[in-house]
Amino acid sequence: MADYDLAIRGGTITTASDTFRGDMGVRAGRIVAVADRIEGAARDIDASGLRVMPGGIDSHVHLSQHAFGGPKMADDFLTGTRSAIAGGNTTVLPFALQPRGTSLRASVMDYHKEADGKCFADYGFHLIITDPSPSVLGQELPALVEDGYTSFKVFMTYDDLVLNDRQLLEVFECARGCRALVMVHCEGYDAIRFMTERLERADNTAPYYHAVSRPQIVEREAAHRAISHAELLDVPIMIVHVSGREAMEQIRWAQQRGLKVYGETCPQYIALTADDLKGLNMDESGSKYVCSPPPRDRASWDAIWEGLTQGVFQTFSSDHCPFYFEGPLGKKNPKARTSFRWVPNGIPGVETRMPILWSKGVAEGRITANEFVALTSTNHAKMYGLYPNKGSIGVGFDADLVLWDDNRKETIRQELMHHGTDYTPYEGLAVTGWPVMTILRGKVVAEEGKILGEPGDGAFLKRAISPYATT
Ligand code: DUC
Ligand code: ZN
Ligand code: ZN
Repeated sequence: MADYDLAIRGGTITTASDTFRGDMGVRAGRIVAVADRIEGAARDIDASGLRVMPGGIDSHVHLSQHAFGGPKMADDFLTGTRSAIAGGNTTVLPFALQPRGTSLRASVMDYHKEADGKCFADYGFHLIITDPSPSVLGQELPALVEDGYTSFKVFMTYDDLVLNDRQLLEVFECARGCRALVMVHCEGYDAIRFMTERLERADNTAPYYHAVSRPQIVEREAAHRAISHAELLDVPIMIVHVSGREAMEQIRWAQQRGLKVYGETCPQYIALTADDLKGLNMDESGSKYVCSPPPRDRASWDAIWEGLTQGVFQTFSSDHCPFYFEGPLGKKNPKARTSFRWVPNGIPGVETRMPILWSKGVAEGRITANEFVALTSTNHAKMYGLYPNKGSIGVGFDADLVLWDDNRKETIRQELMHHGTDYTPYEGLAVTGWPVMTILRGKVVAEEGKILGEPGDGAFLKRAISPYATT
């Protein structure tokens, strides 16, 4: 009998801290040996000329969700996780959203029903809290944290999601008690409503005005407020999808004061700008880029790189939130054409996250390959209670791997994508660096754009308490 189920041989193994040539032996889905040379496997994969990295962990994706004023998302768990593995990811963390007035536990069960047996990648759930009633705060959340749902998300905007300051404080206090990590969507509700109504009165309703209605100032104000509330209660928070200098500097300021404030940014903030929302002659093609916070400008790209290279941001996630462009549910449906406020709010990106960061980061010399691994995998595992099963390469880790071609040049195109939606906002973007093979717990699930895994390969992950969530 063979010693190993699988050997991956001759690759450049790259973790968040080390880079070395070597072989890896896999048994029962786990890495059981890393050595100069490994013999005696049932299957050998030749990784020479390729880099072997921990599979991507995308800790911010939306699948099968109704939210953000739009129809149901264009990706369910099947198509969304299919797209994830094609892009080099092995774990995703989507959200279970509590519609107001309902039980959080029941919502979690609904999302489980949607996901069971459909996933190509491993997955867990963050809990979106829209209704922090006494029973949610007192009973449901502590029990759900015990059951492995160890992170929450709260919103400071959107009619059907927004929490007021008192509610934010109540959730923060609950999180402190049960040691959950709170992700905060920082944009100020009243300022956005005011700006939106003013723009509409002036007939400025094209997609571009989405960006005008929620400038960096509203993101900065909300970030500062969230940080202040977190400081008041001495609770760690993660500020998600940071778009530019203003919010980045708030997080850096908090970190310099010794507060446990963490940051996440996304590909749209280093690869898109508000000008993309102008489309052709202000027509509705700009709606392809409508997401929140909106993409800013090239100076903001520089600020995001400053945050990435200085350690202000721990995670680089996609915020994959796909809607169709065409059709009755699409971004240019008749109602959406009457005002930017009705354009389904979000863009796809789980499949393109890693190539975009590699290309603009490593290939263009801004970050190292080790920093790339930290930003796309290791830090997500540590932040969200998946380490040390996930997020690195070593004896005992799950054999979740991506074989990567550093030098492969591709042009991102919709026809290469495996998501459910009908466009990619990165159409035509030339990148260097591409996933060649994705391996989930020792099984080759994607190779050269071909899906070899099956729905149901992905398992639900009960997550531990985040070490970042403790005060
Ligand atoms: N927030 C997200 O996290 N994703 C999509 C839209 C939004 O507002
Ligand atoms: Zn958000
Ligand atoms: Zn999101």
